Amino acid sequence: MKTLNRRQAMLFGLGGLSAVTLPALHLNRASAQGAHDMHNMAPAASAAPAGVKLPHPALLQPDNSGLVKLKIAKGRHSFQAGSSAASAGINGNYFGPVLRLQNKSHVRFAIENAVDEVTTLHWHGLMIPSDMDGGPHNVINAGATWQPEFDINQPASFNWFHPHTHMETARQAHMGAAGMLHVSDGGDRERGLPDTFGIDDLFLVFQDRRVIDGDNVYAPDFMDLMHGFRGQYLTVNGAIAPVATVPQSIVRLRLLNASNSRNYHFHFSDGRMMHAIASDGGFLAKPAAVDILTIAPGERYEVLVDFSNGMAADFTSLPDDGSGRTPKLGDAQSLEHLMRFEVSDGLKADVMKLVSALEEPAAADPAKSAKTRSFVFDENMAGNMAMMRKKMMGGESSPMGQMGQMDHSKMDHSQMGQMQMPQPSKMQEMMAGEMDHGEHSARSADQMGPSLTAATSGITMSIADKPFDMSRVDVEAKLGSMEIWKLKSVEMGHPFHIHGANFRVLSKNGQAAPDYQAGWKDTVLVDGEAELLVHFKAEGKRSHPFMFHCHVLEHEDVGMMGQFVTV
Ligand SMILES: [Cu+2]
Repeated sequence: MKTLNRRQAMLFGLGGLSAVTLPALHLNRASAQGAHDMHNMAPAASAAPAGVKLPHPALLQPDNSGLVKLKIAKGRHSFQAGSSAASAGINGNYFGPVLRLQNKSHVRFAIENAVDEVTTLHWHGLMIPSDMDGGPHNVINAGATWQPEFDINQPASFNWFHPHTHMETARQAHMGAAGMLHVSDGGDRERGLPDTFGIDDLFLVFQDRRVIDGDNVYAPDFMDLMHGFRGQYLTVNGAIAPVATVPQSIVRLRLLNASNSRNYHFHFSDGRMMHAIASDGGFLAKPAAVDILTIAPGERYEVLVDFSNGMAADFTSLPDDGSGRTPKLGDAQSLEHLMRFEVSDGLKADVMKLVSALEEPAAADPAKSAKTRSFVFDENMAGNMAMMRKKMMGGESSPMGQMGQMDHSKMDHSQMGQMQMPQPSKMQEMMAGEMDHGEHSARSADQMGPSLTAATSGITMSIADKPFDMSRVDVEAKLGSMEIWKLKSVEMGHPFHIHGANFRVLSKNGQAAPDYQAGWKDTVLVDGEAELLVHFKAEGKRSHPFMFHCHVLEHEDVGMMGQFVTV
């Protein structure tokens, strides 16, 4: 019997097991080009970008009657000169506006679904009742308009909104049907913080993409569903390697990781510090200086950066191995370029001094915990690999089994009956439950196996012992109470997110969390063990349970999600 050659293995979605991963946008063009030549992969975009101006989303506020109109639609977007890719957006072609809502206000929405499929819109970070939360129970049918309304009653914070459709979240969010959300209390001037929208207060959304041309933008294969979908193009506000012009002063960056699974490890290539002032749930007690800031999918940070010396700076990420661990600074050549900041003395310099203190976050006393619960991020690695192996061995009606919409024209049909499972050592390691973190890296489109969906793949993962079930409530918690949640990840880092609740990170692997994670949060990367103090702030109704889940969107879609209600 013939074994699969490498190309065929790739078509079966197993190419990533042995493929050398493509370095993302390296600062050093020669090194990226060298990798291309060596491994015959799609070239990464130029690492010495000409530098388009940073696109900045528009500001959207409720009208005089408190109404916000949003339209979710498909479009096309150009990520760099000459590119045109299928996309989705809110009130536009890709991504959406920055929606600013005032604390203590009542807001009403008219959200039109102009895409030809079911979707939802979840308010990630808002503490609102579960029947307004936009989770998988809040279906918006094609052509329909959803009209939620709620009170804003929470600390000033930087949040976002995105689809949360049952088994379709990853694709819909990746296409760009999302936007940023700012809960404002109007107090930033008094706090001494930069607050001039788009000038010294920049909203930045980071998404990685595999395809920036054509329609086949999101087509995950088996490996993508297992590790999370990653692309080699790193975009900021929908542009590759843009350039922002900032005043010669302190500048505030609001950082949102809207990628499906990539973690970023933000770092200024000249070593200048970021001063974290807020995370998901609002301000920290005081700024936390950090030179490598790790941010997981769904997570947000606000940082202050000092540009008063007038020097331009490159904003980069250290490479992400998927483990969830913050890498150490090593070879500068490995820094992945995200964007550049240039300083102009033509812009009004407003804030010249770093604040020394902000607000003490609301108290978190673990002694007040009513209950302790434990959850394990279970990738069901052995089960999923065995399932895929069975399909490949021809247990189904065809060698393809139900592996999805594979392009049969790419294959020699005479070989199809003779296929045999490849047995590279990597495969055996994975079957044994081990995972090489290097395999989490981005792959390019020509490395892809047959595309799958969460529903057709047969892959299942879980966080609440069993894969997600919309009709099962996993947790009942007392509204207003606090509980200690012990989370554990085994194979890779998983970003935990909970709706309608905030938490404090009590410990990570027995150590205190870094200073920049000292405030209230709703999303945190779990690498090993984490202990959280969860505060159930919003009402979780039985008709529309709240979600808690992994924010690797592929994992969420294949079942790494549970439901809770409040009692
Ligand atoms: Cu996960």
